[in-house]
Amino acid sequence: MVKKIILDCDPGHDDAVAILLAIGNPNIELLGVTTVGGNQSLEKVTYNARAVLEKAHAPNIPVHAGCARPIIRDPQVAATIHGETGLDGVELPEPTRPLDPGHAVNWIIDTIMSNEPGTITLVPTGPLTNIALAARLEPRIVERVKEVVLMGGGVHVGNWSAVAEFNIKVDPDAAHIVFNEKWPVTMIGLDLTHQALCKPEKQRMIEGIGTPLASFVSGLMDFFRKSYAENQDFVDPPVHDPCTVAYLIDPTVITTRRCPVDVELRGELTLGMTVADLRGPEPSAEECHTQVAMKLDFDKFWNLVTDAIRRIG
Ligand SMILES: [Ca+2]
Repeated sequence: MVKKIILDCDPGHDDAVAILLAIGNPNIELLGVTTVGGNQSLEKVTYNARAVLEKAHAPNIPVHAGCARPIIRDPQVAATIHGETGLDGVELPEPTRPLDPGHAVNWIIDTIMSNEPGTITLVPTGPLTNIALAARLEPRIVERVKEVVLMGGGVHVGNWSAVAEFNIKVDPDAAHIVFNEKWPVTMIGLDLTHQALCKPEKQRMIEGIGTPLASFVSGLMDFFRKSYAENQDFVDPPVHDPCTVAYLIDPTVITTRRCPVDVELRGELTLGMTVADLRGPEPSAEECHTQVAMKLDFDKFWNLVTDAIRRIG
């Protein structure tokens, strides 16, 4: 069963790998890429998305630019992690396809409303600004979307504050909207993505493919390794965003726990924290529309990523 997805992202080293995994796996149909200001400015991440698609021989995939800044709060970028371009460490090809006309939020709505209900999965791997505004502008998308599988948040763990993860911290108001709409939400947070480390043996496995694309990914990982070592005290960098796509390709890659999740908007120390209620017995899907990712099958994940890069050629 091929899954149709919209990837809403802010590339970003790990967003780039998510794009490649979506293109290179036959069980995923990437309908389009939408972009949002996050890791870098909207202009930079939109260029990066187009350049990554070019590098992956996929200029047929449309790219629509979305919101340049959060709904309410001041913009923040993650230049310490992703560099000045948002994809520092590699040379990007010039995109041949012009940027597609139309705002990402309108394109997301039109795409969901013109496809059969229950067929489209939203995969946000940046701040949730576009997704929240789409749900507000056209509330009927909420029941038409199959599910939302997002990278963001964490259960009692943060990276942009003690308890908040970057994507949620940048636009907590948007995240609050997305978690509170009644579509099925899978939160792939830091608990999970900190297990998706690019260990040297996995990077060598990718390099072993021997294509220019494989070297490109390895170059991304070299920069990511350095910035995570310098800024977050990691030996190997956590490659967050492709965990979402991996879960959609093969749900056995990730073990989930169903529980209520809400986003803190007023905490003096906890703004943007995803508060997961793990008390009591695990609720059913009927009782609770949110679940969180807990455990990654490390080898299976990296095999999917490597196979996708090999398949793209
Ligand atoms: Ca991202």
